[in-house]
Amino acid sequence: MTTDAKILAALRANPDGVSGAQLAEQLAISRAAVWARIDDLRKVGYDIEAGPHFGYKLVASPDALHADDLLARLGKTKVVGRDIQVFEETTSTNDVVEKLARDGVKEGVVVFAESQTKGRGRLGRVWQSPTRKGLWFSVLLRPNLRPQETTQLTVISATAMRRAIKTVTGLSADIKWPNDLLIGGKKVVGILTEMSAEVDRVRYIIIGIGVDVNQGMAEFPEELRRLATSLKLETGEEVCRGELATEIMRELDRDYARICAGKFPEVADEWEAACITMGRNVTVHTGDRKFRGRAESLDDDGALLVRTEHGHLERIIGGDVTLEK
Ligand code: BT5
Repeated sequence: MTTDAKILAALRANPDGVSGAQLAEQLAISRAAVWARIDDLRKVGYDIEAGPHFGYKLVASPDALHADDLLARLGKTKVVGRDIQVFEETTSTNDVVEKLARDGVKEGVVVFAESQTKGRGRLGRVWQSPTRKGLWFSVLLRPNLRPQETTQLTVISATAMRRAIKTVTGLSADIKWPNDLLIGGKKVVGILTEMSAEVDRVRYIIIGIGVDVNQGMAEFPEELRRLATSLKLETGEEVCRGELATEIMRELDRDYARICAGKFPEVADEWEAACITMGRNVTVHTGDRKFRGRAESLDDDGALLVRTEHGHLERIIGGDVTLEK
């Protein structure tokens, strides 16, 4: 953890204040150095009060994401969030993480951007990423999985996101296979899993996640207003993005540990219980194929099993699945 992260962690752990002397001792730096760090944190928007009786007290945090603050809030995790980077603007956070992956960076790094100029969905679709209104981020993982097992990662992302949203906002989101979270039938989270693999071994996986957090209706383009929603629109209140981001990383770390320990079936049960696709009549588009059927279950690798109109069981690992009314 950086010095700033340690200071923010100490301030959060002591809401009534912590003295400069205590901070200096904990961090093994001088009181003047503590003061200089506090001054810099104030410059990036942290409202930190100072007084002779209580020392330093954190009164308010800025809405902007701050890597040190996210590290401080998160504390220790096994893998996800070991390193956190925040960019003001990028093309796509998946591209940034891909560069890191090719440079051999260890798994667990999470890259956030306050806005993306080329945010993307699957199949080259555009992902709207307005500045500071949502969480636009990507996670690098190097799981010991075969390429055909990687749908597991989309599945754990959905379960982790769902729990994090529940904890922070109280809202219950539904999962739509394979990569959407919906509230009241409207999309609030999209997940884009990309990988680099050899024939029988995954080199790395990038999980890109977009969460609509604080948009008002006017901040969605016209064509999305019927299809998408934000957590703020659903709760009627601004949601603290830093808190949500932290909870998401914690839950992702937990579910990643579960699949690394061979417990995917456990996560799959949780996923199936929250999935509105199961048991429904669906239309499946994969490549240039289109067919109708009934979504029956997930298989051991996280693929969707669809019973077609003709009675065959089809195993779906990509494409689009539309729910029929
Ligand atoms: C997805 O694709 O849902 C995956 C979205 C992943 C976005 C994250 S953000 C961080 C990381 N960096 C990236 O560049 N991407 C990832 P798909 O299932 O193809 O859905 C795309 C469709 O969702 C679009 O065609 C729109 O209809 C709709 N859409 C676009 N922006 C949206 C938004 N902000 N909220 C809800 N729906 C949106």
